This record gives sequence, structure tokens and C-alpha cells, in this order.
Amino acid sequence: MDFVSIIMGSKSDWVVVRECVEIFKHFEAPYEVIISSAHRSPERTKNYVEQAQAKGAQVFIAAAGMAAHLAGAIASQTCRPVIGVPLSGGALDGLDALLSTVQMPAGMPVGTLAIGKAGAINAAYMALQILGLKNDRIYNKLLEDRLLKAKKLEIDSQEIEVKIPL
Ligand code: RP5
Repeated sequence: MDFVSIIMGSKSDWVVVRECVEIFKHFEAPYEVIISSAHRSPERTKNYVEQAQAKGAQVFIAAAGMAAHLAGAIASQTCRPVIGVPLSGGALDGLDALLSTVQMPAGMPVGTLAIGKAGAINAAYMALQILGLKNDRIYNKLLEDRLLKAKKLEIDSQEIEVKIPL
């Protein structure tokens, strides 16, 4: 079965990564989520990526903070797309993780998103967009989600907007 694999470097990342997982629940899209670290459990990370790909993982989402090499380490083990989510924490507040995740050498891409919650949520949306290339149900749900977002914005505006009449 096609699914998305979500990997975080530490349990301390869960507070943000759960925002990503909620999107998959909302879209009723299949996912796995585990904790594994590029530094603290490199063998576990390598073995997991191999097994997940064999089971049908189409996209990997890697969320990590500080010297965040998790996404790059996963990218070194698979040719499936890898989406990196840099997390804040530590002295540099996520800038360390952003640079560690985004600065991959040529030919070894990690699609790197925003630091923290927005990046975690967008990682889910981007992974769903990739699944949506072959899955009409997911693609149509993404279209519906866009319409709902636009509608909500209009309703929010109506609550507070002030306009000069034409
Ligand atoms: C990274 O180091 C993890 O992804 C986490 O964001 C950060 C700190 O980990 P803990 O010390 O909180 O376990 O590898």
C-alpha cells in the first residue's frame, strides 16, 4: 500500500510533528510515524527506511532540530522524495536545523520547508500532493480543502471587515 513515512529525531519533536500527523488523519491518508535519529540510532534509521520503502513508503518526512542531519541521512538511503522539517530548539532557534537540512550537496535533494509548525503542516500537504498524483480521492480532497480555506477566510473577514460603500 502507498503511504507516507514520518520520522522525527527525538520524542521532544513530537509536540510539532503531531501537527503533521493530524493532517494525515484529517485526510484519511495512510502514514507511519516513528522516532529515529541520524546520530543516536543511525542503524535503526537506515533499516527503517529500507523496510518502509519495501512496504510502500512513497515519500519520507523527516523532522529534526539542532544539527539536523536526519533528512539528509534518509535521502542517502532512498530515491523516494524526502521532505525535511527543521525544528526550533537549542541556542539558534531553528536556524541551525534549517541550514543543516537545506544545504544538501547537488544530486541528493531534501525538499526543505519552514521551521516548526508551518513546516510540519506543509510537509503533510506536500506529501499528500505527491500521493495525489496517483490517487484521485486524495487529490480531490486537497481541492476541497483549498475551497474551504478560501471560504473560511471570507467568513473571518465578514466578522471584522469595514468597507467604504461604492
Ligand atoms: C535532534 O536533536 C532532535 O530531532 C531534536 O530536535 C534535538 C534535541 O533532541 P533531544 O535532546 O530533545 O532528544 O536530533
